[in-house]
Amino acid sequence: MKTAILTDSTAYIPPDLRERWNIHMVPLNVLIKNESYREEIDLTADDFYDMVRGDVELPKTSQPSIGVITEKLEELSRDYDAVVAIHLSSGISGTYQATVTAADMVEGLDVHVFDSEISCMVQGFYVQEATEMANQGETPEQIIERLKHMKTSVQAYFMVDNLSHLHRGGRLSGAQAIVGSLLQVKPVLHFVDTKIVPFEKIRTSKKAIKRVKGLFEEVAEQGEPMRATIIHANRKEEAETIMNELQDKYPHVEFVLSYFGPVIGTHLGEGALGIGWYKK
Ligand code: MYR
Repeated sequence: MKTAILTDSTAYIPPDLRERWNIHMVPLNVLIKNESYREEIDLTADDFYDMVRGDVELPKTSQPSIGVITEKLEELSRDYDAVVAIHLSSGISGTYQATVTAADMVEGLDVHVFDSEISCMVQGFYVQEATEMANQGETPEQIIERLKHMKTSVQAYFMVDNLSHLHRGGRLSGAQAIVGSLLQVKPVLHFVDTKIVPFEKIRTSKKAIKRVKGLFEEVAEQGEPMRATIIHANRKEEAETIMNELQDKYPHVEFVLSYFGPVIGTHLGEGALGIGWYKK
């Protein structure tokens, strides 16, 4: 059985890595002043932040159409028997559901769709594990079992510099208590049951980052083998400094630096920073 691994652009797996690991990808879209871009294809993260900085009108995002996903699955059906598709959380995007619908339209391909209940490089960790297993000839069922097991240790916490992007984009749940004071707080956020909710209300950006690091350190101190990612929205130097500091302190953790690209950046805004991890 030959299994392809499919994901979407919000895993932000760089193109050279996608090519090397043979990972297939469907892009989400970002609409800036009536112009639509497929992220990771037509628009890079760096260009995106430069283009929208200072704009009053926020960009908009959209999931890949069912047509685009069906086309991708049809293309894969020529070379593969099965597909494991790993998507960003179903609580923040319709991408997962669109692949479930598209899978029904393609004949002769065994499609397993996995809701990562997260996004970005943390979703990328699922993709990486799935790819290693597919390359070793493991079945889609075995891959899905492994991904479900991973979910028990996957965690991610992040902060945004300006909460109004998430609020205006309608992707912030359970925040009634803080919307009145939106501009004063830098809450630490996380995912609960597929949705983004505030984890803790914090006043300054510096303290929020410290708290996110602390949450990671609580787990890293247990000493088990882990993978972790520091993800930033155009805050590379600071993210790198955090990563190097944590890497020195926790050599048993495999770190990767990553970024919030155009689609996720639309909802988090420039300056967001997060840490995600799982136990290997
Ligand atoms: C769509 O239009 O379908 C895409 C909507 C994407 C919403 C993104 C919300 C922020 C996600 C933050 C992920 C942080 C992971 C560590």
